[in-house]
Amino acid sequence: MMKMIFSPEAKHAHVNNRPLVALESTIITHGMPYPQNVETARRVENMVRDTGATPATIAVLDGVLHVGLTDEQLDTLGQAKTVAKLSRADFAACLATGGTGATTVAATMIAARLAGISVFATGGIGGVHMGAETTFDISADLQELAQTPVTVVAAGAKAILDMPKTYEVLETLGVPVIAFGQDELPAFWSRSSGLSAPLRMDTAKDIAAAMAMRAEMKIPGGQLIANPIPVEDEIPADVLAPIIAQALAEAETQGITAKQVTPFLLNRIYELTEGKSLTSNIALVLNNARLAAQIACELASAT
Ligand code: PSU
Ligand code: MN
Repeated sequence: MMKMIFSPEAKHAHVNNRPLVALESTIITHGMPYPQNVETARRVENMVRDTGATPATIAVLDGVLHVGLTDEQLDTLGQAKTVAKLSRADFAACLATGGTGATTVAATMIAARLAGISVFATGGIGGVHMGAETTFDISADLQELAQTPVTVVAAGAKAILDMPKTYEVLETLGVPVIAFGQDELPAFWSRSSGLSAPLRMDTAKDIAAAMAMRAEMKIPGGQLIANPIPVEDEIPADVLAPIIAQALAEAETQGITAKQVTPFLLNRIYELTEGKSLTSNIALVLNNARLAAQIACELASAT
């Protein structure tokens, strides 16, 4: 039997049909260093609360699926060194064998669906990696968006990815990619990617309505909301380009593959930007949490 435990506040919101926002935990365990990871997770949760919704950070602890973490659980997870990074492929195995793991975008979407949560905020989704034409490294996040009915608010695909290929795959899979408030797709640490967005929306209300319409039409899958980082926090794409190129080259020489690729690149970019990438990363996650909470509130008031 699957064991799923709601935190007291998530339970309260769930029972009373109040808006909930799911949050992932891989960004805590594999995406940011301690203690900034735990501090950020708490600030993100507070942003959701301040916007009128309830946060539910998702993780697997000793074989139990947690929907919402206590302060203590969050701190333990943030300091843990050997937590698994769970995606669709290994999520059930971890639960079945009593393991502990942090959920990626794909696994958090699955958990959100199980918990009846339809909006989820993160930093950036996984996607098609550079060189995927030979490595076949394409994140399971993309397939998940095609199958699981959760609206994911991100700052676009991470700029370490092959962005044009990532958006081509999303189009093939029939995933709506909606830029928030601009015509161009954002590129995680930067507001512009040079790619025009397939769809644009300017209000949380429209995003909620599009989601409800998909459900009514019985179209499976979610939506990707590409929310640009605030102007004051961005790192211009041309400043980052050589740094990303260096990190990618190092990953290749050091033979980094599979699940290690994303954490390795994020950490090298953090070092090479002397922490600036982390400051931007934190700002964009907070910005995404606010929009996700607004969408969750719109969905709740429409039903
Ligand atoms: N966003 C961030 N930092 C991260 C991630 C997202 O700002 O660390 C994580 C997410 O959990 C995402 C994962 O699902 O990276 C993608 O990993 P992969 O490319 O191995 O699928
Ligand atoms: Mn991968």
